[in-house]
Amino acid sequence: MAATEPFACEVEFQTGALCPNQQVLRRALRDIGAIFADQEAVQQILSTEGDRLVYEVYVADVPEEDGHLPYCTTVIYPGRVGDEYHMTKGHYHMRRERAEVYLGLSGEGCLLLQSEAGEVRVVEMKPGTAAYVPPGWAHRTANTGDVPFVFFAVYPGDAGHDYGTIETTGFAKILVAQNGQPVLKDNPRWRR
Ligand code: PAN
Ligand code: ZN
Repeated sequence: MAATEPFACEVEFQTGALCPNQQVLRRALRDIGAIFADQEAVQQILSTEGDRLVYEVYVADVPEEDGHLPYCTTVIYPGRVGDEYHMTKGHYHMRRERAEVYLGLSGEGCLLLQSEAGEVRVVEMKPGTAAYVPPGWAHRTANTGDVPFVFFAVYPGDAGHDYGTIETTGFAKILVAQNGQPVLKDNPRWRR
């Protein structure tokens, strides 16, 4: 069912599941391992524990077209790769002038944002936090807690997703655990 008719679905705050659900994107370490700073840790996990699910995205059936407001939930499972928290790939919107809103549903995490000039900001998120991603900022989220971090996102249908830029450059900063607390550090692999 495409959203040309009014509709509703239920959002399960603890799991992030949409009901009825249309599409789930699963991101496992084997596929997205390159985003983490500590590549030895990635290889170590894959060879000793095997693959693991890092995050999933439940996508509502709304067209990615001008005028629509696609929405989805993301659930990032708790865990680290080396000292770095589980996180999403991160992207700019293809149309840089398109913004986005996130709403924390359960668990806790951080929204990491980066402008094209290389400025980085961190927004802490917990249930009830409505975070704003302004136009022009790349965005990624990390789970800094011990339970799944779940949030809702809604964005303009013509925003588009540019993953390639972040795949090439990475983020200037990484979020790592130090004495159990999230700390922002320079990314040794950042390429401007
Ligand atoms: C979010 C993200 C979602 C997964 O819905 O797409 O959290 O992150 P990646 O897309 O970086 O894998 C969003 O920002 N949409 O525009
Ligand atoms: Zn986005």
